[in-house]
Amino acid sequence: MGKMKGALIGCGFFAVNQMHGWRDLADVKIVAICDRDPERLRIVGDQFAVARRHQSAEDMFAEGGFDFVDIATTVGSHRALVELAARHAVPAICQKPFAPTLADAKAMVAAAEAAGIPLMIHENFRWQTPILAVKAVLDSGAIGDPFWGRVSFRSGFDVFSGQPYLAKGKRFIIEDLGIHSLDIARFLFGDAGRMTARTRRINPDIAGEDVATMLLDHDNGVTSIVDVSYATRLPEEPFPETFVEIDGSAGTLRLGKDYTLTVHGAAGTARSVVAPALLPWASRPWHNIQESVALIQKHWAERLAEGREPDTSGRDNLKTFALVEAAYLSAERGETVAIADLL
Ligand code: NAD
Ligand code: 89Y
Repeated sequence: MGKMKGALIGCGFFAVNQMHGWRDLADVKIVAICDRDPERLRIVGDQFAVARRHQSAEDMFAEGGFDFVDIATTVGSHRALVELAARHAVPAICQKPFAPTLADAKAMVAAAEAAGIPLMIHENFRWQTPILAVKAVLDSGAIGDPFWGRVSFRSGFDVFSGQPYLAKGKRFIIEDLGIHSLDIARFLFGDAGRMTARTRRINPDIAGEDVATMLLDHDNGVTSIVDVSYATRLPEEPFPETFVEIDGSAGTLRLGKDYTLTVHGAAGTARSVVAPALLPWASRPWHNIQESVALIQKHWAERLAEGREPDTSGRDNLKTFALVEAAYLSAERGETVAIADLL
């Protein structure tokens, strides 16, 4: 069988990681790229030796010749591009955040289902090596049944220089980063039925919130805290590490700084380091995220070849995105929000 052919739309800051991830997969070849900005098209096309370059996604789809499309643009264009892929019956990956609103996200899932195409949201944080290690401990039963958890991302890293649009949106940290932390909470503790959230803006130079504290009631009885901040100045900057604390009926688990994992249970206390690989094209401190990009893309290629739904399909990710919407609603109203009312 020949290689699976892909096309990528949006050749910006993050797409370079995605292009590296695709290049590492022996069974996949990116045959066409698209960006409205001719300079970004030139830079990425030259770096990855892609000859077919388009400034219009419509033109790229009209010419066809690819088995899937990887949409790496910012959120405002996601719905139109997923619907374009659906019209051409081309399986699609769409970067997070899914869409500007939950209504848009639902429409995108409906369009993909009507067209019979797989849709995966590029929700890569659950694919980070340390998060996979936490999940493996939970699944092993080493700490018994979890009853409480915390997923925490607190940093003072300057994300605005690489991604200037993050400073301009009315929504910032929950939509951009908390979305990953909420997805990790779902991955570890299952779906959540209720959300209570509080937000703050500490940095006066940005438009959105840069601190959020969220309390989730999971359907299986776990209570979790998901807390995120880009206004936290620590003696050692942890970006982009997610810390996890879990208390279970038979022990505890702590994922802390420098990817240290401590599991305490009936068998005693085990300490290990669950650091991500530093891939040849990756650079610190981003390597944790970069490795997870490679892993989720491998997952997509495997599932597409097998004809099976990817773990972070559009349908699945509606439940993560509903938590984002619920957090904003809860913070605005000062009330607890029932997720079922949104889905
Ligand atoms: P960016 O602005 O640097 O790049 C986006 C590119 O898309 C630009 O070059 C722009 O010209 C192009 N573009 C926009 N609309 C287009 C359209 N309709 N047709 C063709 N080209 C179009 O943005 P970025 O920082 O690379 O972020 C892209 C997405 O990746 C965002 O949704 C962001 O949240 C996400 N992201 C994800 C992660 C992760 O870990 N999953 C990390 C960083 C960014
Ligand atoms: O855009 C964000 C993401 O998805 O991961 C980290 C980030 O780049 C900045 O918050």
